[in-house]
Amino acid sequence: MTLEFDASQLQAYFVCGTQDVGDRDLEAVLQAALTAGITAFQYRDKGTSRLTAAERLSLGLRLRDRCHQAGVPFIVDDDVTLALLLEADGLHVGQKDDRIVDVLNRVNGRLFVGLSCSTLAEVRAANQIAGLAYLGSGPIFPTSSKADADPVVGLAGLQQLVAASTRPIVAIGGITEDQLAPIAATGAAGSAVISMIAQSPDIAQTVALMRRAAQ
Ligand code: TZP
Ligand code: MG
Repeated sequence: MTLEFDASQLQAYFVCGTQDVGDRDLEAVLQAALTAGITAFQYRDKGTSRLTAAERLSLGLRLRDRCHQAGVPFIVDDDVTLALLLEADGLHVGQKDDRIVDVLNRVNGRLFVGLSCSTLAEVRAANQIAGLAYLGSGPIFPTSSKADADPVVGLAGLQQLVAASTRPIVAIGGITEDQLAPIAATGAAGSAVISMIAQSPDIAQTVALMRRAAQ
């Protein structure tokens, strides 16, 4: 199954890997988030994760199947080979990952592709690239979930990126519940979060707030 990209999938976008859930079980956290109504899931296995390639593949298959049972797109971070093996719906890449044009050539239309852009120059360059589905911009606020995060963009910066982009933008980085409305006011299509969902005491309420703010 391959879900086509739609900008409404950016409304409540959950990013997570085993490194982000502490003592919780990633599959259980994802299932709670799916039941609560997340609109996209990105599998991002990074940093302190100690999974082997084989473990990443078998866990990825289970995560993908849960997303597909819920009709939610399954997106893989960075790893083109893993995304193709898992028959993911989407792939998300950063500026430092394999060059975006090479990525698009390898993917060859089998998955939709999102690109991280945190500066006006990156957004303008992305506007010139055919075949990108969406942009991810951030960190909007300071975050401890990404070791090599770019400088903070802020709400005013996000608004400039949204205005310059020909593609829908999902905001990411340090987003808390009280910032969902100001992010929506910039024209961003939605918010992508790790800790707000992975560490939420009430995932159903957190996801409902995300969806409501983005609609
Ligand atoms: N890219 C930019 S900031 C970030 C990523 C993956 C981390 C977002 O995590 P959190 O916990 O929502 O700040
Ligand atoms: Mg990356």
